[in-house]
Amino acid sequence: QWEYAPAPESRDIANLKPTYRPFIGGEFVDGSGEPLQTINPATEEVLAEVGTASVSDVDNAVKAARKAYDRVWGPMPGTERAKYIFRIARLIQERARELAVLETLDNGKPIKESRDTDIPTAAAHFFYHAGWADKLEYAGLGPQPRPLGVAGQVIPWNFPLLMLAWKVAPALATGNTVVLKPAETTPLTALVFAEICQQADLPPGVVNIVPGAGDIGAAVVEHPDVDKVAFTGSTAVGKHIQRTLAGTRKRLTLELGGKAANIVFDDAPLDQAVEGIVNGIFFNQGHVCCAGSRLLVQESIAEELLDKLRARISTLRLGDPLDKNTDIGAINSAEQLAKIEDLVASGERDGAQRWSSPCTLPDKGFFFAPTVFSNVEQSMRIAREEIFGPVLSVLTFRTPDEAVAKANNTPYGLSAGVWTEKGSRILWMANRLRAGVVWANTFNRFDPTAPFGGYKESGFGREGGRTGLEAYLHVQG
Ligand code: TXE
Repeated sequence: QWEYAPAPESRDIANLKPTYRPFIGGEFVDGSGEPLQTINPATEEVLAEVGTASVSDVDNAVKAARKAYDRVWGPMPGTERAKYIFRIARLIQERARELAVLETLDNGKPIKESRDTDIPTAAAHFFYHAGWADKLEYAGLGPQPRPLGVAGQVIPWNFPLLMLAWKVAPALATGNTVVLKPAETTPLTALVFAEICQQADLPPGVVNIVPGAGDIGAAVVEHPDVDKVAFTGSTAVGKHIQRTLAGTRKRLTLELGGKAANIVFDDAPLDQAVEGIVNGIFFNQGHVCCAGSRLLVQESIAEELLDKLRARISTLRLGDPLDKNTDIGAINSAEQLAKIEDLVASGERDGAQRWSSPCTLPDKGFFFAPTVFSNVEQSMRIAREEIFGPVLSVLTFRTPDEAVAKANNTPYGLSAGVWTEKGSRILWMANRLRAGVVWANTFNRFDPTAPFGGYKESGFGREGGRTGLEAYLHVQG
């Protein structure tokens, strides 16, 4: 990894770009939507002005994607498609520093996270899927799986480039073309990605990026010539999209919210568990759909674990996201901060015991101190609703059965963590937890080879791994 020391010009990166505009048919165009301003959440200053797409621009983007699919990308042999996808992966690596700084400025996440996780994992997704492009007969969908056509993709703001990679890489590898709408608060790295598509000589129209708000997401999803919709975001919007698409021919995958349990048994390696709990809920300020936001701890060790946890959390450094020593960066938007504050207030009203790290919050920017609630009851909102912030709710259990019952007592089912020295218990738990991924003695591990997705209201469909290809392919016998 390269070492990053903030240079004064880093903060100007965002303003140097003439290309913060919709990318349609291989060109940056003047969208006819109202321009939007993206804010640096750590300073509340305007970072960049971005041209947005209108509904008619979305129509042009879908037309460009259809033309590219019919004439170039669909018929292209997988070996050729692979070359473009490998090229994209390498260009992400070459521009990693610029992308990491921009992601941190636009999102508020610590530079060490964008540097070590977001950007390298995004590149890894393109490398992995490039390898699939000419091997689709091994995808388990028959001898000649066929692409679906035009994929309409809508992504959130918590991992802007990485969520793009999760969606675009499998779509391209399988021979589909793309119209993608980035989140309104974090559109910048998606537009640098558009530049990368140009640099890689990707045929025009294979990837189209349409910045805008939810109405533009809806225009992408509802466009009659879109064959497949992939959405990551809130459960409310996901349900709305599912209702809207009912009765259409479109294939749909949804990756929605979560309220994951991180379950610690009395035989767990406690210091290691503390690191996993901290990573589970404070990584990316807790803006993670699979965040370990409920800690379920066996009663006999609860006090000891909580003492260790509070001591460790007190050492976390909160502040300037561009400082490579920062552990906790800024909350992405004023709206998200207000949502966190509202849920935390409800926890206090409901009688849970609040402890917050004694760190000093910067004068400007959207920040929230890492917070732990103990004495939490399952009925409280802080135990049921996704807070999507640096807030941990602690519950206790006595037996493995009780741990399973409490962990599964949620409308969600994206992930879970189990901490124990007993291998047999890990398997026993994994068989009973209704979660798309179960981590054992670790948390928040992401790898392009592993399928990721939810049970219940966390959505359906998988991204990553061989299984992830299924979302973009037809079986043809
Ligand atoms: O999500 P939205 P928001 C959760 C999290 C957070 C809450 C609200 O709890 O606090 O959702 O976040 C686009 N048709 N998650 O408001 O609105 C929108 O423009 C099509 C969890 O940011 O769902 C953006 O690009 N698209 C989650 C994307 O949907 C629409 C990640 C997500 O925005 C649309 C994000 C519509 N009708 C939030 N309305 C996770 N699981 O990772 C909005 N959008």
